[in-house]
Amino acid sequence: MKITDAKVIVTCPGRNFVTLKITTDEGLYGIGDATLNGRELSVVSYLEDHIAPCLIGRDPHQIEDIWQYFYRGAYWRTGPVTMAAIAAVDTALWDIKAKVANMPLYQLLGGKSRNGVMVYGHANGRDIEETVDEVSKYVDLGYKAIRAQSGIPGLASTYGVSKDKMFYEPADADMPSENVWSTTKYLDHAPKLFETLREKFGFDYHLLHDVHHRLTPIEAARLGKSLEPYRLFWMEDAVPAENQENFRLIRQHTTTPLAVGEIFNTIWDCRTLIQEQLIDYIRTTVVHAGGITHLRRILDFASIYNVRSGCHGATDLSPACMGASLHLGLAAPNFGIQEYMRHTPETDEVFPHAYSFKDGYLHPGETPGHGVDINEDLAAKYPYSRAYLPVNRLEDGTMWNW
Ligand code: GCO
Ligand code: MG
Repeated sequence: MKITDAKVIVTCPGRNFVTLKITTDEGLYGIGDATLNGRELSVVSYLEDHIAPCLIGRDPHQIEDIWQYFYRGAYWRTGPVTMAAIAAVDTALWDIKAKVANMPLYQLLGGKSRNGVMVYGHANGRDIEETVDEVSKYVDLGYKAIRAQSGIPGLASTYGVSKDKMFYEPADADMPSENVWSTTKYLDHAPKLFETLREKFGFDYHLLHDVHHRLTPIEAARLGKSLEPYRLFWMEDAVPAENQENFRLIRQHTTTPLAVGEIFNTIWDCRTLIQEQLIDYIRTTVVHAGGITHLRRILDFASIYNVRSGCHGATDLSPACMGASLHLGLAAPNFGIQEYMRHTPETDEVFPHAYSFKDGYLHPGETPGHGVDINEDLAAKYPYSRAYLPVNRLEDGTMWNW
C-alpha cells in the first residue's frame, strides 16, 4: 500500500479547523486534526510545504517509522507547529490502519478497558447565580463531571465566561481582544463559587476548575488549600508550566488534585511533573502532542507514576481529534476523564462522526477507523477567517498570561 495524496483542508464552520486527509493507492483514506488555535496557517504551511512532499509513496502502515522520520528527521524537534503537523499525519495513518483491519481504532490499541469515556462539560456564568443555573443544566443532561467558571466582581470579562454558554469560543476576534486581570479579586471569589455549588448540589458530582495559567506557585498553593473543603476533581493550569519545578511548591501545600498540559507538545514537557508525581492528570491530547503514537507514550509513562489522562477537548480541537482521543481513552489503563465542549451543529455537519454521548459518557462507536470523516464539499463553503485568542493585562497595564 502506498500514500498517493496528502491534502490539507481548512474550513471555518463557526471557527477554524485544519484537517489533513491522506489517501492511498487502494482508495482508502484517513483524516487527522492539525488545528492550532489562532496560529492555524503556520501548520497548513508546515504540512503542505514540508511534510506532504515526503509522504507521497510511503507505506501508510509504517506509522512508527513515519513518526520518527518527521520528528527526528526534521532536525528542529518539538514545538506546537511541528507536533500538530506530525499529529495530523499520525492520526490519519492510524485511521487508515484501523480501516484496513476493519476494526474500530480502540481494538488496535488493545481493546476496551472500560465501558465508556467519562466526560466533563463546561458550566459558566457572569456571576455565581448564573453558573449555578448552568451546572443544573449539565446535571439534567446526565453529566457526572462539570467544570465551573464564573465572572469575577470588578472585572469586565474573564477566561471561561462566554456569551454563548453552549459553545464557549474564546478565539472571537480579527485582532486579539484585551482582558484585564486581578489575582486578588479572583482569589477572593473562586472559593465562594465552589462553596455555593457544594451547598446546592452536594458531593455526588465531580467539580473541576480551570485557573488558566494566571497564578504564581504560592498563590496557586493558597487557592488549592482554600478549595480543599469542596473536594475538586482537579484544579487546572494553576500556573504556567514551562518551569515544571513550580509544581513542587504547589504540591507541598495542597491535596487538591492538579491537572496541567493542554499546551504541552511532547513527553519532555511533562517528564518532571510525572516522574516526581507533582500532578494527578496530564491534559495533553492527540493534536498537540504528536498524535496517538506519542500521546500513548506519554500515558504509558504516566501510568507507572499514578498519573491519569485528562485530555483537552475544547471547541478548537476538531471532531477528528475528539474521535481519536476517545478511542485511546477507551483503551488506556490510566484514563481519567475527557473534556467535552460540544461543537456547533455546523461543525458536526462538516465532520460526520460515530461518537455519541449518553449518561455522562462518550462512546467512540464501532465504525472502522477513528470514526470521524470530513464532508469536503460542505467544508469548502466555510472559508478561513482569521481569529485570535484574547490577550490579558493586569490592572496597571502589565502583560499577563491569558
Ligand atoms: C480548556 C482550555 C481552553 C483553551 C483553548 C485555547 O481547558 O478547555 O483552557 O479553553 O483556552 O482551547 O485554544
Ligand atoms: Mg484549560
